[in-house]
Amino acid sequence: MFKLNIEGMSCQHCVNTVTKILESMGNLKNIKVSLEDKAAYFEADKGGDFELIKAKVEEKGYKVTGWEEK
Ligand SMILES: [Cu+2]
Repeated sequence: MFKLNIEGMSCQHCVNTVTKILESMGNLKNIKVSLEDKAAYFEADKGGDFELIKAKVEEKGYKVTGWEEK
């Protein structure tokens, strides 16, 4: 399970936007985006492509401030 820290999400719309980006990656499972935690959780089989995820999320105006494996 990975946790991606994301700054700038302020409402359910933001949660949906980030969720769709993660779903579009195609190789992430059990995606959960939490407004409260300012984070996205997911499982990645072969390790996610974090640089690509970061780029796609930041393209939408949010800031990825880090990630950790749990
Ligand atoms: Cu929003």
